[in-house]
Amino acid sequence: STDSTSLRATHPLAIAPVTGPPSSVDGFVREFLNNLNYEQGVALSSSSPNDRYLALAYTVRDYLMARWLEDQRRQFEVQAKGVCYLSAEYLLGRQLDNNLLAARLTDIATEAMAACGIDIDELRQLEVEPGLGNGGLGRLAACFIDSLATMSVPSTGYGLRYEYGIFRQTFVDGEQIEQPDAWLTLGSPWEFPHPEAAQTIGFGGHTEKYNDDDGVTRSRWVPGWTVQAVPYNYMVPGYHNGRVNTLRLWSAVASSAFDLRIFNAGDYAEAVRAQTFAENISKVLYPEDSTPQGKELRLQQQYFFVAASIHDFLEHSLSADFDLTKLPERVIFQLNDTHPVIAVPELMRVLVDEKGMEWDAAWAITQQCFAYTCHTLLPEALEVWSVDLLGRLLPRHLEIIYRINDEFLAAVRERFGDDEMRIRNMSIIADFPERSVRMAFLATVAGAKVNGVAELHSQLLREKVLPDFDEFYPGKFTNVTNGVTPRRFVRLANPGLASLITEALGAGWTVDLERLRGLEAFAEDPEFRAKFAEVKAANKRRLSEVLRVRDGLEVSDGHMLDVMVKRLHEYKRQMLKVLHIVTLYEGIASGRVAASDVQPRTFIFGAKAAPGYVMAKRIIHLINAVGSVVNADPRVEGRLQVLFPPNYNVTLAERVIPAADLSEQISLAGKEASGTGNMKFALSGALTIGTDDGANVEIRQLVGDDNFFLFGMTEPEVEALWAAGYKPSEFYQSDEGLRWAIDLIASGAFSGGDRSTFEPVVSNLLYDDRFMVLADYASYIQAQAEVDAAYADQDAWTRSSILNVARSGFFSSDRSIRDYIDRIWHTPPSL
Ligand code: B1N
Repeated sequence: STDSTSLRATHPLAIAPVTGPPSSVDGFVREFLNNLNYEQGVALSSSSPNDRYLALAYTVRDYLMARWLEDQRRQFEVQAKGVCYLSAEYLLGRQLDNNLLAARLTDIATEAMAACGIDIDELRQLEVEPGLGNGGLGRLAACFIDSLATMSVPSTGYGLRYEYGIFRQTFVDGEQIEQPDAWLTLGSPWEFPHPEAAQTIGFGGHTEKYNDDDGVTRSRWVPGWTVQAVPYNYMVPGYHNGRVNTLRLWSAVASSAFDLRIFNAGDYAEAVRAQTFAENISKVLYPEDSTPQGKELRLQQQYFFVAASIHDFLEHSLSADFDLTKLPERVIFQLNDTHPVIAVPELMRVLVDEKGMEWDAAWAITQQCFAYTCHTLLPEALEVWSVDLLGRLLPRHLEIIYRINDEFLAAVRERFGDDEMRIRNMSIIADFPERSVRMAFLATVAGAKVNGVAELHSQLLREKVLPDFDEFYPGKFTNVTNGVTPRRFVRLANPGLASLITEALGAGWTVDLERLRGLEAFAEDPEFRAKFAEVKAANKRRLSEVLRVRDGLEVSDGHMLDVMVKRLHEYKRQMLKVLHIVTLYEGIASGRVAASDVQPRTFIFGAKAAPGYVMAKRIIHLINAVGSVVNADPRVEGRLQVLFPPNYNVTLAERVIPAADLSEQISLAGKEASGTGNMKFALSGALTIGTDDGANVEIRQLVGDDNFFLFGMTEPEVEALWAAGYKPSEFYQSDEGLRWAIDLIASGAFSGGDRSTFEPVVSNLLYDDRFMVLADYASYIQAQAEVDAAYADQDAWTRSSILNVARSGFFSSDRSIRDYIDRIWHTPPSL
């Protein structure tokens, strides 16, 4: 019976039956109309497209709800070891299609909408993607939670619910203009706020010593102000396995006690100001990718979400009588880069100050509860916080960090003697240029494991960035090569290819991507090659349509699509791509090269620049300027085209990548930690032109040299050239093709004759060139000529393309998660 007396929390029927609503078109229509009427408060006849989108989303949610509630209940009941993934970013992309797919509802929903006279595709387009991340790091977190759910790993993603995600990019006269990303304004059907589960987070104030009941002197923190952290839960459905995990994002709300105090003192305006001040914390995502900003608000964000997450886990995931000394048997907090590392002193503070544990016991526990993933090698990207700022905002945490450091350095001394140079190099506290906390060092000391994100990166991390730590902690360092979810990036983004694969290999590859190996044999089958080529052609047509509607851009027919999409950063070397385009253009325009000798190509860029990164913005301007000139010049018409759709995001990636022929992965060797776009392209059958960097190395090893265009210096060669004293102008002097290209830019040919517009870009290349664009230019141009020659043989190209897909199964994020489980988490197999 379901009368009210039986609906107590403990009663099994307090949760809807796990079967959920009926999986039929009729049932779906009924549920949808219910949601339209009762949630949106409109009749179908008077509903807006947004009403219909929201009602559809609610309906999909309803189908997942019973499983979600059941999984939450079971996760608590079983008390198995689980993963708390701590990440300041989750670049989720649109949710509707993903959730339809996971719940096997795509066909039913499509038919149900049709029965209501609605084109489901139109509703799809209305979803504003949650852009709560900058680039690869945030997208990786999103892929990982998808894999965790699909592999039924007990886990929760924790992060920040930014009111404004990554800015919307527009171009005005070719220059980037940023617009706020108001992703929440039309409703957010995928989230569930839980104000009753809010956490109070302290900031500022002071610390004090006191004697406890046993007369022991202890420390405590008396915060100066507090903020409420309100969790919003998101469903993370596994693919076809009925599992629904949780992503829990925190939003800042003013603490009412704090406000009322001021309010009662009569200062209404001050009370309101204080409220907005508190709510600033989760207001906006910092738009820097790779180079973090040492801003106070960012540290506030970091502590805010991490403290809320730890408290949330301790309060809600552990049974009431849990023995905290057993914490490592119940949880591993995975630190996604250094952004959440303040969690380390926070857990120490909770255990020692709040739970009364002895320091040594607490430290032993803490060291088993954290693991740290590093995502960079760039020295400027290694996060540090000034002691001054940290001490002001989190005085108790600073004391704890000092003690961790003192004990750590004492252990180093014991082991290596009074080697002051080494001590200084290993200290968590740096003294220059200002006294500051090196968050990567803190994470390394506290973490049970430290991993890089590709083989080469992990090796360089051990040998170049943290060699002393590797020596001090044998076995602590490991590698987990990144991966991407095949659900979103193959099944959803590339349905044509997905069908073809299923036709060839049967179902099952979506959760066992190594099965793609089976396609190797099909690469030799002309009929399969023809079908595969037709899928690529169809994907190009689909992209053309999207770019026409979205941006008014016309993609030329029959061109090779040469694609470089990623954040704009000098180390990624969009400038090298520009020099290639200008070289081709200059060659044809000057008549030295016959247009007919060049493969018709469309170059597609997608890239956002951090708003304060002046050089990156200049490069965006230059790409657009080159595009305007090239696209308007009849001499290269039908041969060269440059397209730069603004606001590259996950949604656009899902259209661009499946259409690509050539994937540009051209960072300076030793600079790109991994890359994940490179994997998405290979899995879509694009051939890579790339350096020996990041995961490119592993892609090339797997797909084979014949199916990959390698160029450029290796990392040791880069080091050697630096050491010898790199002079970019020497390359300019000695390579006439390079000279012509740079001179053309410098001449004002792309800036209406104005030589000053791109002068800073040109002189940076000639006199600085930190990322050695000029040194790799010749090799790149040579490799591009090989690309041209290879593309001329379409059938051979298609064969290579199939082999790229067949041999890239390793790059599934399911495999990454398996590696994390085996090498780091040691969580038991699913429940
Ligand atoms: O993380 C990706 C890698 O594939 C990329 O190679 C790497 O560049 C990227 C501060 C970062 N590293 N560091 C960041 C992002 C935001 C921020 O505020 C740093 N992103 C990466 C996934 O492993």
